[in-house]
Formats: sequence, structure tokens, C-alpha cells
Amino acid sequence: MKTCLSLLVSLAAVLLLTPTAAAQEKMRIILDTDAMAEVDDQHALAYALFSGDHFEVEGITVNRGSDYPERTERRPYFGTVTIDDHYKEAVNMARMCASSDVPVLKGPAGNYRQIKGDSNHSTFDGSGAVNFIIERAHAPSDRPLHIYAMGNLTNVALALLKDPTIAPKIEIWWMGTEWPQNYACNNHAGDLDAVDALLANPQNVAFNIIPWPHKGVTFAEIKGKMTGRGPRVSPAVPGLRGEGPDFASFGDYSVHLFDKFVGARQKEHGRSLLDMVGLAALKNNVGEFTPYEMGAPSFVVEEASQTGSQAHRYPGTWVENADNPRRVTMWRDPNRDAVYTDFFNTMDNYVLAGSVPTKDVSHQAAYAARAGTIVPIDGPVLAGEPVTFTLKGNPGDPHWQLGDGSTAEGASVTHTYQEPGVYRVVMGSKVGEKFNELSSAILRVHTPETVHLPQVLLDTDARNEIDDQHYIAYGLFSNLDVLGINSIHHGPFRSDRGGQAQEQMNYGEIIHILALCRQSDLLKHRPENQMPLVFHGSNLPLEVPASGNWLDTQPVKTEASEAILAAARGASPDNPVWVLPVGPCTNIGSAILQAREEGFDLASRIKIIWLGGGPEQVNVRSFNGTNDPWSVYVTGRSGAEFWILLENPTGASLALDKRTDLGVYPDNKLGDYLVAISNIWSKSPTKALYDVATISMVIGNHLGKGWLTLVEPSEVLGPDQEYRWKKVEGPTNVQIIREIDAEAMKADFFTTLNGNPTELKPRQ
Ligand SMILES: [Ca+2]
Ligand SMILES: [Ca+2]
Repeated sequence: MKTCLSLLVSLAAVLLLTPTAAAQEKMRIILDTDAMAEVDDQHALAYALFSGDHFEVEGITVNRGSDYPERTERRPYFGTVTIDDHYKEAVNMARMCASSDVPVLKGPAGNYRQIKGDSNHSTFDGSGAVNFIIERAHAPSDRPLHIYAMGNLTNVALALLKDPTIAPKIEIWWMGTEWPQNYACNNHAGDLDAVDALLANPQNVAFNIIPWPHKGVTFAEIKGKMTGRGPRVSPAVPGLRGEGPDFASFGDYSVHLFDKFVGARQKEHGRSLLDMVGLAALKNNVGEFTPYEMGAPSFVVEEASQTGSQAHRYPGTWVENADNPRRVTMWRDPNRDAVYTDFFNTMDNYVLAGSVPTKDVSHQAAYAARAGTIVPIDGPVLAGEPVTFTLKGNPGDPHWQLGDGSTAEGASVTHTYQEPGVYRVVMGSKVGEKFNELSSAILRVHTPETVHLPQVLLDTDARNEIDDQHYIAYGLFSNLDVLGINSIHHGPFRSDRGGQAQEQMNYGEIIHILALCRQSDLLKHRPENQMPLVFHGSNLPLEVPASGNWLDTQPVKTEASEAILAAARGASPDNPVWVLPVGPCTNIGSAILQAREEGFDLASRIKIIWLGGGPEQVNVRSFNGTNDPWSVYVTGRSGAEFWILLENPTGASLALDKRTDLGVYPDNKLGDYLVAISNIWSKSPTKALYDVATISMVIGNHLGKGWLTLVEPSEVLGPDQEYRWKKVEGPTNVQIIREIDAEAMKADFFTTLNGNPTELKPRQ
């Protein structure tokens, strides 16, 4: 009996640790929509957001569709619709479908031809949506990212242009042509160049085309099947880009849309919910479409001569290219009844699909301390060897996502990673299909050859200047383990330098530098599963508490502050993580305060190197110090090892001499970009590369090099003493670095940038 029991117990343990089959098979999807185009986008969004048994909706990106003034007369109810209107409608659809946590990103007002020259920048018209597609495409997963484009292809084409390395990780599905009719209509005419770019894509990205499925539904059916259907939301949400009446369920909105928009004849005889029908091809082909693989055709435009009601039909001819090695697949002839039956069933038996774990933990961190956190691991993790995660506190019914596609349940979980890499482990609670993150750990899974490598977490106001970009590239091309990259503001009071939009701009620049690095052919030593994740950080400084006591400071809880805690939890105690803030210290200061709330001894697992501060104090002759001086004081008081590489004079001494150094940059896209921004920044023949010194310092420290030539043990004084440095004799956690061997550091930087990173052997 005893044997049987223990057998049962171990069987149960095995079952618990087996990745959930359903979670494995779900399709990762981004919905790219011109939501306010007609009435079908809204139905497609609802269909996807309610099909959680099949889709994981990672986000909604918004495109401009094909709206232009000529169409207004045909569409008095919708009028001329702008990208902002499409965006508003998409946001409201997510709310109405009880999925308001699904990110909605705005795409461009312009088209591919107008924007493509700008895609070389971190921010441009539509970069929010484009950067999101790139970021999600690179997110660690063994499942490809599907993009269902139900408008024009501007966002998709720009993402592939900006970062061609996403091509093998994504599958494009486009609902947008009347193939083989000889004209381009709506979604195609909305951006002819974007379609051409996809048809000719040199990376041969998977491209599925769903010609308009004209399969109609009558108003009687809609009224009978949709009224009151779908989850009820409170408060009710206005439809029609926020201008219409409020609706407490999508079903009611569906009836309203159909009633107001669809003409009498179509109400009686049927109108196709085109984008919704097309989605059935992706939903395990529930629509029974017939796929035709073929050489990519080309569309030859003719002069646009038609006006008025036909203006949306752009004349041209489809030319078949049967032997074209570039292949596409057309999905045609769906089974009308199968699609609508599944759609109506889904309305009655919805499973929310927007429950993918987002990295945004800001709204949950507040109760993380009492709900349970992951206990920091106690040694290095090796591929092929088990690691056990346990919890502090009691989150009730803990669920785990282990970062390699595996899931598990229970207060203690043992798992074996098969491949070395960087993994993000998340513990959370589940309400229905909804997963709420409670705590996370970033884990470097090693081979015995890599356990000694220093680990860094970058933290950067990437676009405020030109040195951050050098610092990111240096980190990636070096042999350091880069666990993540945090974004942060650079003084939101600086309205001339991005103001409130800074964090978003800086995040975009990080994505941009990563894209250039991936295309530079120098990341062979850093396979994709060892690339860093990117986290959104604070967009405002810490506030000085009324008491003046640093312990009363409210942290700004963000993905980035959580990432610092997560990196610390996943670090082996004998190999603390170097956190390298090269902007204000808001993220690190917040992490310190959060750790105190959780009772987590962060100081034992991290070391901090901040690039900032002036000769005498935090916030004079220091851009980074001025942007959040209180955060520097908090970090100084925390007891954590805190190295301060003074912005002036120390960081400034590591300077580019354009007369000699510009020729040393590598001949690749990244090198070109770094040279370009260095030239644009100023006409001066020299330019300080401040932030770069932090990476050099970690490398120099590992090698035992004496690259820090004058260090002063100090304290950081508070605002009542003008945030001054105070030199001290006794033990202290704060070290002010006043002088460095800048030439040695710069030499290491350029050697690394050119593909010969310094080898980092185990220390003796
Ligand atoms: Ca559409
Ligand atoms: Ca910086």
C-alpha cells in the first residue's frame, strides 16, 4: 500500500511539472487593426479576445487602414477616420471585451513610403506599434508570433524593414485583397508599397493571404444571437471611438454597429464580417479554408483614374509568378456556416485570450509582499541539473511560468533546464484563465564553462544623448552576461528633451540598438536565448517624502524595478549582479525600497555602478544627478555596494577624439549609426562617452586591472546639505571614482565593438 501511495505521489509530481499541453499549443498573436474602418474589425477583435482556448493575444497594434476623404460620402456615419480614431476604438474594444490589460499600440498616420526613411530612428511616426511587434517577435518562446493584419500592412512592413531578423520568428496573416480581381481595394490600396514589400520580402517571411471572404450574416441573426452576449463589463464602455452610447457587453455593441452602419439590403440578405471570417483561418482553420501555395504574385498599378464611390478601388493588374521562389499561401473559400457557428458559440462560451503574462507588474507589486515572493536561489543553475524554487509568504494557489515554455503549480517547484540561456521565471495567481504576476526571477542557466562570468543589468536613458547607445552595444558585444535592459526617464521637466514621452523614447532606442546589433553579425557568442529582455522603467523621479526620511520614500514600481529584484533573486550569492544605471537612479532606488517592503536583503546580491554626479555633489555638473538627486541619496543610504563614476570629471575623461577614432568603428549598421549620432551631436572634435566607463569597470574588475586610479570612500549627504559627497575614513558602501585609465577603457571598448571582446576567464 505504501508503495502504491508513493508511486501515486510521484506520478502527481510528474504531472504537475509537465508543461500544460493547452498552454503549449496556444497561438501567440498580435491583432493589427484599423478598428474604426467599418464593423468587421470590432467583431474580429472580440472573436480573438474571446477565443482564449486558442489564442494568446499579446497586443493590439493599430493601423490607418485605407481611409481618405473620398470615402466620406459613402460613410456618413463613420466620416473621415484618423489613426487616432482607430486607436480610440481599439482601446475601447479591449475594455468592452473585458481585456483592458491587453496593450494597444498606435501605428502611423503616414504610409510605408513616407516613413521607411525614418525607420532608422528609435522613434518615428508609428514607432510605438512597430517597436512592439519587434519586441514581441524576439520575446523568448518556442512558438512563432502570428500577426493577423486586418487593415493595411504598414506596421508589419516597417517592423520587417527595421529589424529583418524577426522574419523567422513571425508568421504574417493578411486579410486584405480581392485576389484575383484586377484592382487593389481598401486594405491593399491603403498602402500599396507595404504590400509590395511583403510580397518581395528578402527574408522570405511566412506570408498568408486571405482574399476577402464574402460570407454574409443578416441583421436578424445578429440581433438574435448577439444581444447581451459576451462578458458584462462595468462601467459600460462607449463605442464609436468614444462618441457613441455606452455598452456593457460586446454583443449589444455588435447589434448597434450593424443597425447603424449596414444598409437595408445587406441587413436583409447578409453582410460579411470580413475580418472576423478571416480570423477563422488562423483558429485551427475552423473556417475550413482551402490553402493554395503559390509563387508570390506582383501587382502592377495603373493610373488612378476612378473617383467618387470607386475611389477606394485602385486600378491595377495582378501578375502571377508561378516560379517565383518567394512563396505565399492564399486561403480561400471558407465554409460560411462553420465560421458563424463558431463565432456565435464563442460569444456564449468565451475564454479570455488577453491573459498572457505581461511584464507590467506595476499594478500588482503593491500586494506582492503579503501574497508571496520567490525566495532567492542559493547557487548557480546548470543546464541539465534540477533547480528548486520556493516561496516566501503565502500566495494561495501559486502558478509558475518557468521561462522555457514549462509551467507548474505549487509552493515549491523543481525543474531542469535543458539549454543554457537567460530565463524569466514568473510566479503568479490564476483567476480563471487570467494570470496575475506576483513575483519573478531572472535566471542565467549556465554550462560549467560560464558560471564565473560577471552578470550585468543595464539601466539607461538611452536616447537622451549618444553615449548610452555605445554602452548598450559594448555590453552586448562583450563576454559579460547581460540579463536585461531597463529604460528610464531623463528629467520629465525638460520639455525640450522629450518631457513626459522620455521613457517611451528611451525604450524605443533600446529596441533600435538591439535591432542594429542583431544585424551586425557580431552576436555569434550570444545566442538568441541569451539576449537581454527589455523592461519599461520609471517616467518620473522619486518624490522626497515630507518626513525627509529616506525610508518613507514611495517607490515607483515598474517592470524595471521588478527586473532588478528578479535579477537579484536569480543570481547565485557568490556572483552578485552588477546593476549599471547610466541615467537617474530612480529604478534602482525603487527596487531598494520594494526590497525593504518584501524583507529581501537586496544588498547581498547586487552591486551598483552609477554614472553620474559632479566633483562636489550629486546634482551640480551632472545631468544624471539633476534628474533625480533623491534617488541617489536613497541608493547611498541603502547599504548596497554603490560605486559612483562621476559624470565630471571621471566619465568625461573617457572621450572620443573624432579626428582619430571615427575610423575605428566597425563597418556594419551599428557602427554606421554610432558614427552618425556622434557626428550629429556636436561639431566639437571630442565627445565624452561617459556611460561606457561602467561596462569597462566591470570588465577591468574581473581582469584585476587597475583601471580605477583614484577612489574615495564616501557618504552621500541629503538635500539639507546640498547632496554633497563626504569623504570618510571608516567602512562605507559608497565609493566615489575620481580618476580612471580612460585610454585603456576606450581601447577595450573599440576592440569589443569590432568583434574581439576581451576573454573573461575564471578568476584565480
Ligand atoms: Ca479592417
Ligand atoms: Ca545616459
